[in-house]
Amino acid sequence: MKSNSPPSRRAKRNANVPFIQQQQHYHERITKVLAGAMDNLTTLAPHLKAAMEYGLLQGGKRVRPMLVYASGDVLGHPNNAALDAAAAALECIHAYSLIHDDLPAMDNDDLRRGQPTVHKAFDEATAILAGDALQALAFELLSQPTLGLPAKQQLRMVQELAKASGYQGMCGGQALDIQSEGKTIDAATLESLHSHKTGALIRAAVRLGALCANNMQETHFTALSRYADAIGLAFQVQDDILDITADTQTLGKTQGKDQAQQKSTYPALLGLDGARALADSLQQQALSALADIPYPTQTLEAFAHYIVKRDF
Ligand code: GRG
Repeated sequence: MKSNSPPSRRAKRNANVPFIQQQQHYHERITKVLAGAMDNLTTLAPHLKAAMEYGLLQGGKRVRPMLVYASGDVLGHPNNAALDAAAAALECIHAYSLIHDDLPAMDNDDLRRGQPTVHKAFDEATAILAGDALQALAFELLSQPTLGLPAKQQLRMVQELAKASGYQGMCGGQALDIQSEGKTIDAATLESLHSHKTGALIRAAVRLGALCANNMQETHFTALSRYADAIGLAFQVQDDILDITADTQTLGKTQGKDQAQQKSTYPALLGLDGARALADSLQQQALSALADIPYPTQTLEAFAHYIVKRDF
């Protein structure tokens, strides 16, 4: 349902809600949307559906959907049906990437979100299909003709998600990551790797949220994209740090995996203190990008803080 208050007043109201409550609200919202999307699937292949639900619905911080909601809400008067579809599409792509990333041919991991990975709980063929089907579901959700978006804008959103997920985004970054295992790479290559592998989906989350806002202006879109690039890289820097400093139980995935696989990481390149300093500097870059948005941006500011200070 659309709000009738102007963007500035609406965003201000959101900004006054403590961040933790806002996060919880977004978390509950996306949980319902994702559960609804799964309920809408027929009973054609129950085993595959169970694997998709297992990979999608059980756990996860839901960072990307939350960023979709926050970005749309900050710009104001978002189309809520479109926000829900974009948030769910992002999480479907993310869940697919985790399922495939854990496969023996990739990271070969047994634990994800505190439980056995999909190929362990089910089997490899089912895990591959679950990832594939979640990827297709993402585009099915985002391309629904009933979202009430102008066709050209919706097409732009579909293309945004396709680019962020594929060769020019996450898959390309994953390929660079695999190729760089056991090698020493320079800072520019590491940044390119991470900004594609992890940053592309985070950038898409912020941009898709903005594209759902009524009267979104391109200057605000550009500023939000700069914000997204900074937090996207910060997210991965913090992920690299946590791989060293956190424990398996807290992370819900195997700790120390990067080192074991001789991955190129920021702590390996800069040391732990250098990586922490980089995360802080990226947070500052994100905040300065938000200065170009003429609405209250506290929720996005708090997100930037959360991303570099999170402990799992
Ligand atoms: C087409 C075979 C094929 C693969 C697709 C697997 C893949 C390409 C890309 C994987 C990219 C990947 C796993 C990036 C890591 C990003 C990352 C930091 C994931 C963890 O995200 P969180 O912390 O996880 O948001 P939760 O569990 O909280 O959702």
